[in-house]
Amino acid sequence: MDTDLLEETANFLVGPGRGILAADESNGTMSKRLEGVGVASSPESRNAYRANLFAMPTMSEAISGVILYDETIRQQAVDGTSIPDYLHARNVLPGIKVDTGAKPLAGHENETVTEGLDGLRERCAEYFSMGARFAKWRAVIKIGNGLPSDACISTNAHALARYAAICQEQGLVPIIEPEVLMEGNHDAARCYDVTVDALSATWDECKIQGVYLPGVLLKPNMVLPGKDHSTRIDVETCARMTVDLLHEHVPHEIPGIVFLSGGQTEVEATAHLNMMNNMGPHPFELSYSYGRALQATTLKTWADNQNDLSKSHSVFAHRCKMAHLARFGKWSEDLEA
Ligand code: 5MM
Repeated sequence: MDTDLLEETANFLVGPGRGILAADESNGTMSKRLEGVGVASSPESRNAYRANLFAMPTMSEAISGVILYDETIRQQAVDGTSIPDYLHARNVLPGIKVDTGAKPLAGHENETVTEGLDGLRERCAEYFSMGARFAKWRAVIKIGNGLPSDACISTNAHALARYAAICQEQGLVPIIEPEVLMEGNHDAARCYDVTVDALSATWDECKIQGVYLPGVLLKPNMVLPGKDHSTRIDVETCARMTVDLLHEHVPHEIPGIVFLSGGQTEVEATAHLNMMNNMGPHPFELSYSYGRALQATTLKTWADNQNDLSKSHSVFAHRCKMAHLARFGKWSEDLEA
């Protein structure tokens, strides 16, 4: 294992003012997103949208890495070069989603285990040779009546740790993403407890598998009530609960936390990150690996203005700038106007 390379990559990804763009929607998810804005989904339309996104002139001020899907890492950028080469040339590291999706967990209705360990070593080696320097694997944990089960927590933690060990052996920094979903009517305290359970099980498994923690990034949910819960919590409470949880339940050797947005609006995800960065110092960088919270408005704008790409670039530039400011705790709501 090349621990120097892993540390260098992980630290690069959470460098000052920068974070990760999650653009690794599988074809099913991307098709839903494109059809939602009136665009037919095809390899060509997915490529057109993403190549345009990666060509935004100031992207690298806020984006250190982009998570790609298998289809995208094999496609071309706006100048005809390969997407991984294009990103490297812009000082942005290509990453790759290596799980093959959340599949029904045997004997546990409504729960899933994320799969993709078969052939993972060979796929990682191929992705590294194509230029990828980090990877992502997302486990999905649902809160509900009697959920999550111990089986869901432990099978997903085991898979995350085995994935992480294989990635590191192949020179890729693993992003470990145990996502506790916002779906449901639970309160924030329940989200906190389940997130602690998921993280604790994951670190236990990482220890058994010999995962090198300074060469790992964690992609967690923030602590929030379920979408259907009767009361919301304010920005400060979410930030305080999330920061307390991370300080207590994440090994301090990890260089960075790169949050998912999980269905929060673009402004909510930015406000929460900004508040957390104002609550420092922290033992690790607090950054982003947002999908929807960086792309939602940009996708709509691109779909409506395909003859004038400067429009979607300017919307994406704004979101990137807001996320960049939130890394320093320097964002404020009036900047959104
Ligand atoms: C970008 O979406 C990612 C891939 O999702 P599917 O495998 O379901 O197509 C997803 O894993 C994403 O990286 C995380 O959920 C974070 O994205 P958000 O939108 O929650 O920040």
